[in-house]
Amino acid sequence: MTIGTGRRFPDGFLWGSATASYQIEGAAKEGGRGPSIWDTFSHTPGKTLNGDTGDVADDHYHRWQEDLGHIADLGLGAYRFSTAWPRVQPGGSGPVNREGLDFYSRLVDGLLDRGVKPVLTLYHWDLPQDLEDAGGWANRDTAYRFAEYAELMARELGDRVDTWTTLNEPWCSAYLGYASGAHAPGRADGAAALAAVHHLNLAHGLGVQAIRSVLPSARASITLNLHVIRPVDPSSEADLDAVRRVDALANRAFTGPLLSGAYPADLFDDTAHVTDWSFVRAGDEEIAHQPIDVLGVNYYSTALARRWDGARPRSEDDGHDDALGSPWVGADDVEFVRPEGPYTAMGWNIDPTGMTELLLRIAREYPDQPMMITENGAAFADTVSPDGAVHDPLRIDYIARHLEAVGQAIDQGADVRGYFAWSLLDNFEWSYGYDRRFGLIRVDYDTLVRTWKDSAHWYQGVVARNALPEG
Ligand code: GBH
Repeated sequence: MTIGTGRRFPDGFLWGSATASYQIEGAAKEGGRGPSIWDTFSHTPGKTLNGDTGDVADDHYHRWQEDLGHIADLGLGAYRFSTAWPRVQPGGSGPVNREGLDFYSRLVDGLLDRGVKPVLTLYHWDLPQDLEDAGGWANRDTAYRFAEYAELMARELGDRVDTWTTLNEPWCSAYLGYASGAHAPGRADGAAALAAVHHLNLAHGLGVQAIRSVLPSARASITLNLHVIRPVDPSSEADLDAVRRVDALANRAFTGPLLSGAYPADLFDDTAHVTDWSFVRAGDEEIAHQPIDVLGVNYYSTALARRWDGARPRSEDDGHDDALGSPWVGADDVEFVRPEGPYTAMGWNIDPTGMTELLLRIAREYPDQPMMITENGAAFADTVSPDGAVHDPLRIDYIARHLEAVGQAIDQGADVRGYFAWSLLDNFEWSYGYDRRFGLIRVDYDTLVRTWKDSAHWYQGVVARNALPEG
């Protein structure tokens, strides 16, 4: 079933795998770490599947040396991880927790000792709870606190870090955190979510400025989960307009300020009934618009949208949960429809053509912007064989097809510098807890023992050959 096109990747193509602090570290109350919004959220009954929390997770905080061994054995050229802001500044501002900084300093050194490039993300959703209590990302001040945190990390880890990524998927932080409430802090307030979008964009710009004030030659980046949204009926004006509107919310609300220096006018018009955007002050868009060395692209699946006529019931796959609210602020008349399968265990459709389409769109709109796939991968219902192996041909097939799709985009001119498989390890999959497994390496949550799945062995071969297998 695995496609083996034998495709080779460009010389110097960076092969890696990715994780995030709250999803793997555990040790939530150790080493001087302060509470984050995900501690609060996951400990609130009903917010995560089975009430799972990141208290222990993969216990990476204690097992990091073993995990470095797996990274080295896989032959990875780079490892993408995130630092937990509340480990470094327990209250989100002010005093620094030396123990937290030392943990990341040892991790970075351990990677360099093994010849692995550290690709560091400063914020992968674990906001210090004190900052949320002061308004979180809906509060402009959080962007300035983020810049201080970015600067102190740059001072500490300096030029040992290969790439400094400010934020992971601000779409999720803003819309899942503040509009649908599916993620921490679990608020449901469309105006707050749009303010969060802006303050995240501002935080990125201020963060890049702060990093470069310390390290003028730092390689800076941001990772976005840009959406590939297609119309249910491409000949319907109404459906095309629905796609335009959700494209503004999901994509251009970020690429506009970050890569072009301005929000798109239609975003303001479409959401005028929700907010007047007065939180965007003169000069903010220029701050957000810092040149970045590489754009991180996370890709998993595609979406299908149409205009909802208000009469027929919404499609079951709309994701519009009245208990939760919708992440699509101000677009209540847009309806999402389940795309054709096959699907992963997340219920997301598998469509590698979306990967090629997305990369070519970015290449067309921002021709000089190098890119890197900072996440791609899949959850499936893995089982352990009697011999202890984990045969996961569906994951191998998923990654192979998406790598082939990346290669096709490169052939057509997209400047893609690397690929990071999500994820190195099974881990805390946010509101789905430990129920959904994305790892190349299985984690037994009773013993915390790590076991390479077939996909890990397969990926090791791809990395070694810089090519997909033949046949
Ligand atoms: C990433 O987010 C995260 O960075 C990572 O931490 C996580 O573990 C991994 O992916 C796997 O989930 O109806 O538009 O809401 C994934 C972002 C956002 C992708 C929501 C799928 C669902 C369609 N996801 N999206 S939508």
